[in-house]
Amino acid sequence: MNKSVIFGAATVACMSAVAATAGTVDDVKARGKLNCGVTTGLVGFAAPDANGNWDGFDVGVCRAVAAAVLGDASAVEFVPTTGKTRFTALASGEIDVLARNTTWTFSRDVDLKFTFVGVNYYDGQGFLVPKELGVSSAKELDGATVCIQTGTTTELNLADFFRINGISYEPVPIETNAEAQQQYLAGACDVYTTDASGLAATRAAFEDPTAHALLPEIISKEPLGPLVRHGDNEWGDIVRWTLNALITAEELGVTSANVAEMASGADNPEVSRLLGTEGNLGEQLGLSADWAKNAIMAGGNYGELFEKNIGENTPIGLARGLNAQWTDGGLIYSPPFR
Ligand SMILES: N[C@@H](CCC(=O)N[C@@H](CS)C(=O)NCC(=O)O)C(=O)O
Repeated sequence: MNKSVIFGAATVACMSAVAATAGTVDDVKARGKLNCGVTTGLVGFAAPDANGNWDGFDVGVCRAVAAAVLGDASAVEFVPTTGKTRFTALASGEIDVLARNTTWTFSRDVDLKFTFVGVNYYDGQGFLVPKELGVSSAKELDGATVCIQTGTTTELNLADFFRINGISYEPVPIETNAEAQQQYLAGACDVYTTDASGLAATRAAFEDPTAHALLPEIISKEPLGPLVRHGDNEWGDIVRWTLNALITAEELGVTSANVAEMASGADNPEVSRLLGTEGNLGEQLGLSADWAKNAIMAGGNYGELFEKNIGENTPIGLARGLNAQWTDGGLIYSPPFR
């Protein structure tokens, strides 16, 4: 190959790397759409409905960001990613943000160079077993075959747990949750292990969820949250403060039902700053004054998104637990809007 062709190819590669690290908000505005990376399908968190419309708790983050930036919660291109493909999709610029049950870890920040803008679900890794297996603790799983998703934090946690307890297992590697569900139900593995929230969502989709049990052990910390590329702080701020707006809205009692009324005059000055009727927080982000109001209207505040998609009155049935507001003894805590 001649030298100028090689040089040309290298320049293009460099330029696209640069394009992927700055100016994301301008790209999103010019495109008129947010490219949001989600799972390939996990009901309650992110899945297309019968009409192909994506819905779920993580989808709610995508829609809130689109509403904050573009004033339109439907201006989102949902890009399904697997545990393996998600980081390449973000690094290459194929997606603007990844909102897909991804655990904030040292190596994903420092080595892969991604910025986690916050946590939208505090989770931990669990085990799902058929009740007929007759197992009541993960420590009884010596010699078990375990379905495990490749490219996830769950692989190392699993190895650590079995090593610490001096027991062995045989991994059955799988790529997607749909594949895990199919293999597990077909008996190709005795156990399915992943984030406990993912197990609850998966079990809810079974024909007979009552025939399966979550074992009591939670073997890791899995703080899940949206992430962006390092190097574009302006974009990181937009996604971070959109998530914080949903969290603060719940704390201050701003809901999708009352946000319009609150925006026309609130007693609490922080509510007025949040909703853009006082101060210029939107302008500081490079967005319109009503950016947070639009984000809240998109799918509701943090608590509304939780209850509607994964809460105790849904088939997934998750309690708020660690994901309660700090004012209710949980870990969900937004820095102040001032
Ligand atoms: N939180 C872990 C695991 C995330 C993960 O991939 N979970 C699976 C099982 S719930 C999933 O979301 N699958 C959806 C899919 O296959 O698209 C990580 O960040 O590595």
